[in-house]
Amino acid sequence: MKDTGNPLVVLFNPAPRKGFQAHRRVELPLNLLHTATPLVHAGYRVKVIDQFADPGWEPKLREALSEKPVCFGVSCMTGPQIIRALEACRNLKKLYPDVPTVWGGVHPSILPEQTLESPLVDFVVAGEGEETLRELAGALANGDSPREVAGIGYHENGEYIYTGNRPFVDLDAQPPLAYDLIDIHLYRRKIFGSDHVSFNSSRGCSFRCGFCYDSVVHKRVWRAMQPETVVSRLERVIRDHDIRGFNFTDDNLFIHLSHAYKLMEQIVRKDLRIKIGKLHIRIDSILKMDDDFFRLLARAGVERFTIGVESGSQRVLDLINKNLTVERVLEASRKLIGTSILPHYLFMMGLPTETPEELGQSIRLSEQLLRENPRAAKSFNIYMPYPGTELYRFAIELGLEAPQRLEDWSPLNYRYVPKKSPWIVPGTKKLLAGLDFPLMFMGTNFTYKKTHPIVRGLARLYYPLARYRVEHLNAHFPIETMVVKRLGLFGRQD
Ligand code: B12
Repeated sequence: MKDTGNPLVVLFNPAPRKGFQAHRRVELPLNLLHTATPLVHAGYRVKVIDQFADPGWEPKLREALSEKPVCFGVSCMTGPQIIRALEACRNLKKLYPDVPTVWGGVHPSILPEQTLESPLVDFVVAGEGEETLRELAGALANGDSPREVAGIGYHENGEYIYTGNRPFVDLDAQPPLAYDLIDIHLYRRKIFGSDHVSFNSSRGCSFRCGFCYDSVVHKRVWRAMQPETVVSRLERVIRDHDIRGFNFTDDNLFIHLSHAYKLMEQIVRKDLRIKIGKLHIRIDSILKMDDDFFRLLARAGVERFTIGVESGSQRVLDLINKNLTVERVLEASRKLIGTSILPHYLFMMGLPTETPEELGQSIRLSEQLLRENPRAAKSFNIYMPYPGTELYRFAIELGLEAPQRLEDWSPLNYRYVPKKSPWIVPGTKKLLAGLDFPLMFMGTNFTYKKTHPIVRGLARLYYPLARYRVEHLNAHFPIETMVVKRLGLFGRQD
């Protein structure tokens, strides 16, 4: 029986990948959970449909839309998600032409006006969605003007209206997440022997890395839940779902080391016995920690740090404003060797003006890090100029044609080099095409380790060629990359 009492809001998470890849390596849709929870508390019925994680999303969406919602909310990053977000809105409009679509998330927050130029987008929520969507849904349900709702963009009589910025939400004042809106089992991932789900305890970062969305979306303002609140939220997940593993999605939990220290102390004091399978940290924060801090992190359950190194070339590090030296990377890495924490070093390749030699320096640095600490892992992703960032503006100077329509942003994908990419030096581009795939096989984290035995066998056979290519920066006739791309196993996935 349908409960038609309270107004309905349907929220949709579009998949960034398609086909069988869509449902791999999924993460909790914290974007929608954080946005949906205040709506639930305000008395709305909310349905969250996750195309990314849920193979059964289609019938669930049909069922959710068997009744007319107040609005249809969509979350979106820059990239292939846009195509599927538009597709979902097109289908919604066929069913209910007058139900407004509301776009939120990083991409519409950065480009609200351009996003609204699509006829399939009625409202854009810029920035945090918690209070904005609740107020907007209220205005829509009551037939009030949305003018008073701060933080939204829309068209009125053909004119673009932006209602002005809204202060950041008080994270401690938010109700605990309404996990019952999703099937949490879809998101459990076993790492370090425990089921893990994503968790977010702070937002923003005060650094100025030229590639990062932070300064435009979070205005370099760091906000965090108090340690007590974090602990009580974690306790709930443990109690209600028997999950004791958490991957933190915080941009930078370590802006104030004292905050991170207190949080870890609380976790230990409350005897949560959790594992933290992923926690992002900068090199400089590692260098500021003493042995006591590392011991505390280990006791609190921290298993792995993800660490943005980005490049092995000092010129490139300076260019991207990383505020880091190669020597300090090595110093921090050596410091971690004596601890139980696994480092996962993240690199970018194809950064604007990066030469083949400089990419070679990154590869050499990654190999040195892995040689010195065999428990470490590394990943290389292809740099993409994301809108609103300093490096995006530089890429424009180098000849990037700014995408003019919402859908033109969809080819931006960190495993795919667009044909027209004037920010990438031609020699480097050739290396990217030939080395992106073999690089995945270097180090302990190589992606196919946990896959089917046949895939593992093929990977083992391929390994010597991958090694040769990486060692000699050899990207000649990358037949293997062409094959895996043709088979849709790697590369462009829109
Ligand atoms: C987890 C994560 C993912 C997950 C997906 C999570 C999911 N379920 O959808 C995975 C691993 C799949 C992923 C993939 C990618 N990601 Co990612 N990801 C993140 C990460 C680390 C955390 C997201 C999160 O949980 N945030 C916490 C929540 C609470 O914040 P939020 O998502 O911003 O949501 C708030 C608002 O945006 C808004 N909101 C969001 N959605 C909606 C919807 C509505 C209707 C409304 C009203 C409001 C609203 O309200 C929310 C609450 O305040 C962020 C960085 C970060 N710390 O945010 C990067 C980030 C979002 N990713 C990014 C990128 C670039 C990608 C990739 C495109 C490429 C890459 N290199 O990883 C790929 C996708 C492409 C592909 N082919 O796979 C960029 C986005 C930049 C941009 N311009 O869009 C970010 C910001 C990282 C960065 N520093 O550059 N990602």
